[in-house]
Order: sequence, then C-alpha cells, then structure tokens
Amino acid sequence: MHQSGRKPKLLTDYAPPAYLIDEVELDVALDPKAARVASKLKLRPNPDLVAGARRLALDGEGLSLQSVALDGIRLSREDYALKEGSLSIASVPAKPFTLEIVTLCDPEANTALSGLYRSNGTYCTQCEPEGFRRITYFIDRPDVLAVFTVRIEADRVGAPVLLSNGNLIAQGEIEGTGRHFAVWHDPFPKPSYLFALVGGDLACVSDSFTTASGRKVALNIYVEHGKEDRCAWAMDSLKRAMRWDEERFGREYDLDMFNIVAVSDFNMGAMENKGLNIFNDKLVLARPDTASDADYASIESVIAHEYFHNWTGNRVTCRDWFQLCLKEGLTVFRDEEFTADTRLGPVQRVVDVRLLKTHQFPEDAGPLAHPVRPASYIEINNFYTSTVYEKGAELCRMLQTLLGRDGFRKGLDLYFERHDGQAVTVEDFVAAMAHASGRDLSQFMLWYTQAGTPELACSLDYDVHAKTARLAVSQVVPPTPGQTKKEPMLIPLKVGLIGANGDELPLKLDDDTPLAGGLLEVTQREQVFEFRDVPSPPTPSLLRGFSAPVRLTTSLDPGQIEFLMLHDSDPFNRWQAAQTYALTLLTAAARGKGDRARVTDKAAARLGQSLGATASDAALLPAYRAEFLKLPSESDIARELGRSVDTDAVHTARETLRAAIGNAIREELAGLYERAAPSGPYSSDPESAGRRALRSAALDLLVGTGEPAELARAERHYREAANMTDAIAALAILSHLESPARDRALDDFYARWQEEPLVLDKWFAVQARAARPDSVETVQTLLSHPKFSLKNPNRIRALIGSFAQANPTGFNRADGGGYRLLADQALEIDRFNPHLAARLLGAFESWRILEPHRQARAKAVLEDLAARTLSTDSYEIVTKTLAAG
Ligand code: 0A1
Ligand code: ZN
Repeated sequence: MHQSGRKPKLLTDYAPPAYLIDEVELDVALDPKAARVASKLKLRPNPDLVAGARRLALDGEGLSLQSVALDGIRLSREDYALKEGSLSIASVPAKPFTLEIVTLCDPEANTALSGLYRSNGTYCTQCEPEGFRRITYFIDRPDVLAVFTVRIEADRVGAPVLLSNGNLIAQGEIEGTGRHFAVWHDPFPKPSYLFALVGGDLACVSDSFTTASGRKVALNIYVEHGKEDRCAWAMDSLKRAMRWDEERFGREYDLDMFNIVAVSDFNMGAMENKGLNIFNDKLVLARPDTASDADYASIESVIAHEYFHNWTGNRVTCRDWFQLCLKEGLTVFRDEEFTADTRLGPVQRVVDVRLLKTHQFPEDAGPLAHPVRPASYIEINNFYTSTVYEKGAELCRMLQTLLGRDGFRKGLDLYFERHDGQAVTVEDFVAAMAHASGRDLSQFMLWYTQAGTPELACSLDYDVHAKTARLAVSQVVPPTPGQTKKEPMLIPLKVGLIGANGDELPLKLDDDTPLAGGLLEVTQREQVFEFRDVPSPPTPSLLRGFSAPVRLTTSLDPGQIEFLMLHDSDPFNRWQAAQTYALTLLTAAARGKGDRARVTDKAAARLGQSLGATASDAALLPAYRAEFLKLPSESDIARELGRSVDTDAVHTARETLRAAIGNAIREELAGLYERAAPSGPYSSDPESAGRRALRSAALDLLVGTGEPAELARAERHYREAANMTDAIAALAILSHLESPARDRALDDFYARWQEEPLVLDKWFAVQARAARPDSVETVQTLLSHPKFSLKNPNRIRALIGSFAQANPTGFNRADGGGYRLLADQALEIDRFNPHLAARLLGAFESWRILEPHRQARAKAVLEDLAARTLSTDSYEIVTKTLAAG
C-alpha cells in the first residue's frame, strides 16, 4: 500500500480544478475480462484561475491504457506520465482542446464493487465517490460537471438490456457480430460520481408518472427474471415519492425516463445516479411472503431517498467530498419527512431518534467521532457515516424548527434558484437559509464543524409566591479527537409545562404573548428562562420532538417521569419518558452486583402498568403503541452506562426486566395479542403493520416470562404466520432460546427458503444475533455452511455484520472470541473488498466503554490488526479506533 494514499486530505487544501470538462463521449464495449472504454473529453482551462502551468492530471486506477490523443494527434510515451493513480500530460493548450483516451478494464476481476463490475452476470457500475476513475481516466471530483453521451455495445444474448443516464437516443444491431448497441444522452451536466451504466439480461416492470406540469415520465424497474412479482411496492413508493416532492417542496422530475436496476451484489443500499438508480436488490424486492414490514419500510424510504437526490445532490451537487452532508443530510431529512407525512406521522420521530441514538451517538462519543462536515479524511469511503447522514439530517430539521416550515421551504427554494447546476458548499446552503429568513445563522454553523453530542442539563424551580418557573439550562460539548475546546451551540429547545391535571400551561416569558410552539433558543453555556404566571407547580416536558440531537439530563424525579409517560401531549416525549423510566431501572440493575442486580418487582410492575395502559389505548396508532412495548435495547443500556460496561450484566438486567413486566401484565399482553390478530390478507398499510408490530412486541414480553405456554404461543405464531413479518418475528424471539422449538423453526425456515438469497440472509442474520453462550461457535459453523459465501456483501453483512453490530453479548464475549472472529473475517474480506471490510471493523468503535477485561481483549485484537497489511480503508478505521484515548 502506498504510504502517500494514507496521508489525510484536508478541507483547507481545497483548490478549484485547473481544467474543466464540458462534454464527455464514452464508447463502452462490454466484455467480461476486457471491457474497452473509449472516451472523448472536451476540456478547457478553468477561467476562474489565473493561467499557470499547463499540466493536466487525470485520475485512473487499475486501468490498462491503450492510447491517448490530443486534438486528434496520438501522443507518444514521452508526452505523458503514468503513475499508479494518475495520467498526466506535461503540456496541453491554453485554450479548449479534445482528449481521446482508450483503456481496458476487467469487470469480472472487480471484487471491490467500485467502478465497472459484474453481479450475477449483469454489468453494472458504482462510481460514488471515486469509482469513475476505475472505468476511465478522468478529473474524478464532484466539482467537474460535464454533459455525457454514452454508447454501450454488448453481446445481444448476454446483455439485451443496455442502460445509462438520461434519455435513450439510439439503438441498433451491429450486423453479423451478435452484438448490439444503445446510445444514451443526459442533458444535465453532472459530476462523474453520478455516471452509471448497466448491461444484462433483465426483466422490466414498467409504469408511468405524470408530473404536476403534465409531462409523462416512463418508470422502469429492472430485476432478474422471475422477480417481476416483487416490484410493486418499490414502484408504488416511487410514484408516491415523486408526488410528495412536488407537493411539499415544489420539485418535479426532469427527464423523460426514470430507471431503477436491482443487483444482488452492492456495497451499500442504493445509488442515485442521474436517471438510473442502481439498488441493492434487498431494497427493491418485496412480496408479503418474502419481505417483512421492516423491509417494506426500508424499501419505501430508500426508493424515496434516491429519488429525492435528483434535486438534493444531482441538480445541486457537492463542491468536494467534505461537503457530503450537504446532499446526504438534506436528503435523509427529506425522506424522513416523506415517511412522516405520508405514513407514520409522529411514530416516525421515534423511529428516527432510536436509529440516531443507536448508531450516531456512539460514533460521536467514540474514537471515530467527526464533525457532520469533516475537516480531514484518509479514505472518503469511510465517511458515509451515521454522523454525516443521520446527524446531518438533524441539522436540517433544526433549521426547519428555527425558521418554521415555510421559512425552511423559502430557504430551500432560494438554494435551488441560486445553485441549480452548481457544485456548492455547506456555507452556500446555510447562506440561502439565512438570506431567505433574514436570520443570522453564524452560530448555527458550529453544528457542522464541532463534533460530539452536546450535553444539555435542565432543571426547573417553581416559586409558589411569585408564581414563576425558572428553567436553568447549561450546555457542554464534550471533547472529541482533534477538538478539545468547543464553543457553545445554538440549540433549539422545545418545551412545555404541564399542569397537575395534564393540561398544557401557557408559556409566558417577558411579555404576555405566549411562546410560539414552546421553542426556546439556547445560545450560551448557562442560561435561565423564567416563565411568569404559572398557577401551580408544573411538570416540564423538555426537548419535545427531540428538537436537537443532544444528550439531555433533567432534574425530574421518577414520579414526574411516570406522569409524563401517561400525560405528555407531545407523542415523542411521552415515549421518551417511558424509555427513560425503563433505562433508570436497567442501568441501576446492570451496575449492581448480586442482589442489587435485580430489578425490583414493584418498580417493574409500575412500569409495566404504564406501558400496558398506553399499549392498550385504542385511541392511539397501533405502531405508536407498539413502540411502548419495546424495551430499551442492550446498546441503549450500554450507551447510558457510558463506562465499565459488562455486556453480560446488561443482558441479564434487560432479561430480568422483560420477565418482570411480562409477569406483571401477562393477562393484558395476552389480550392485546389476541385482539391484534390478523384479519384478512396481508396489507402493508401503516395500520396493519402497526398491529403486527404491537402483536410481536406483546409476544416478546410474554415469552420473556419463560412460561411453557408462552413458548408454545411463539411456536404457534411461527407456524401460523401467513407472511414474512410474523414468521421472522417469531423466529427471532425463538432464536435466543435453548429449546427444540427453536431448532424446529430454524430448520423449517431453512427448508422453505434455502433457494431465496434475500430470505436466506434472514436465516443467517437471526442466528448471528441470538444472544446465546455459543453464538461465536454458531457463527463460526455458519461460516462453513454450504450456502455461506464471501462473494456476496448481503450475505457477509447478514452473518458477520449482524453478529458484530447486533449481538452485544456474543461479540463482546468475555474471552475475546467475538473480536477474533470479526478480525479474521475482516482481514480476509479486506483483500478483495476494502470498503466492506472497513465498515465491518466499525463494530470496534465502542471498545473503550467496556469494563477493563474486555477492553484489554479488544485492544489486543485491534493491535494485531494494526500490525497487518491493510487497505487504506481498514487502516484508517483501525488506527483511529486505537488512537484516541
Ligand atoms: N449516495 C448513496 C450512498 C452510496 C455511497 C457509496 C456507495 O458506494 C461506495 C454507494 C452508495 C446514498 O446516499 O444513497
Ligand atoms: Zn443519499
């Protein structure tokens, strides 16, 4: 590995490109081992730069160069230099010129799945962030925008379908060769990372969409033959997303055609290439018997996410990769809003915050913490993180909270008006928001540059005589790697004061106008807000709707939390109160030893009663009620403990509370379970999905009692399941147990689904996640299962990823066996797919919060990894994970 490739790149080193490329003509002859790419580039010196040295450098990786010609004249070997990673031409004209380059690449040998590769025989591409340079020599950076025309030719039988970005402008046979061609033209200038090409023998499901202005757009989803009956949900989601973006943000689709291709080998979820989205098939294919409600939900949000990128990412793109959150944070925010508006309402916030806390909070608290806009990176592939995506979305949400929905929309309109067709920065985005609203957002910019989750402490004092309630707020942003000193942030803090009878009290600060929306703006390290005319001692509801991504501590006592859990009118905070109450019991139990490790039956019963009351309240949405029955996860408890975590003690604490609640409200849960039984055929609508979620959550608590009758209920649930949601829910519950019922269900599932890769992934995943003493051995054995293969990323993630990321007791087993297993597998995967290996190694990020014994085991394995030959990707993760102390 070149040491130079390991030098951090810095945001402050940004310099505009010396040359621009206005037009690209690509001629791609597909071949499994030697795909020939002829490119014709129209270049010109960047007019924004003072004329300097006329040296041109193009990026290229793993290419076999056949020829280079400048303005029609073939260059000889002395005219250019070829180093690993670049092709440079010492002297080029000071005016526009044409470069023609012919290269070969080997799609079949491309196991990194970046550039042009094959998935089950289909040719496909992945160019974000730096894959285009593995297809041809180019100025492969997002601020070089060109108009692409692409001719593809391939064997007619092997690849009857030929696709690229934009609109199809020609196609035909190449007589006497058995080959054919297609020509695609994309009128919108785009950076190379949005290029895509597909060639294969695929089936197509078609539909159409008429835009608000009356243009008809052809919609196509391409899948492997035989999978056509699993595309309806993706297509439906796409059409709803297109309509919603018109209605909510005034954004219309802009080409005549929108194509989606599902492939089975893909490093991530999906990719927003202009007019030709390429998807991991897991995020397209769904049928009630093969996909769960969770799969339906992911498909809907990722289809929407990639579609929304057409404006936030493609029409307006990023100047450089440090600005990744500009497109990702904003697009995640948009897809979250889409699901909230059209499907889940307030439940969406619970789902999003749970995800944020599970993945982003640990990242922000650990050695890999980085600002939403990082200032340096070694390998950009490592920055497709929860901080950039999910925390990035929270920043957009805070802007919307601060400016109001209309203000945010005006800001976004101005952003599109100013920057359509440009590659821009976070500053440009925030400036549009500031100008449209007339607000100074300079303090807000700290959210993009300071890493770490702010800690917000709130306490409320009531003065009976003055009838005032004083809310004292203080904020601390903890130090993170490379950032020891932090400035106070602008934190939107939504609050409410609740009277003893459950009524909302008016919020009056200095004058008589009640505080709009309960929104306070915290801007200083210490601040006091005094509410006047408060008739009686109130219970404060703080950080409503999770109005900022902070860790909140309050002075609330258990009685007040219990009160909020039953009476808060803010649905998010009502749910949060239940979680907080449970977490207080769980952390106390996990910290204790021996008898103190027990959750008292009395406390558990109280919690159970409150949870049961909400879960049974038919006036609430079933999906919302289900969220109450889901106890905090083991990773929630570990995060809350923050240090000296013993994952076995965490597991025991949670199992104890689960059993105690199950016993305390068993009858109520059984009643809920019965009442939520399915009626009629499967439907993915939120009401039906919510009922299934409620029923499974009740089942989980019932089985937690250990009663044989409840185990039998779970087995029945599995046997009678008429859809994948119910089958997998029962299988997951059974998977943790030591019982013939578990083995029967697993065997049955395997027998039924062994030939369906996406469903079989669930079988691997459910076993990898099972919290059992032998889980390391189980995973080890499954690694040699005939159906396991390191060839397919979904299979790797299902087994190894699920184990490392979703099985805290197994992965953190006290003898270090889980760490060793992950390290060995990651080392092997690193040789052929560094991006995937590095992502798996991210599972070590929280090792410093463990108790000393486990820490020592993890450290030894990490040090061993650091001493091996690693890809740049894995090197960055391993060294940073070890470094910060
Ligand atoms: N832009 C895509 C995510 C993505 C990133 C990298 C990839 O390959 C290395 C693929 C997809 C999205 O946000 O959906
Ligand atoms: Zn995205």
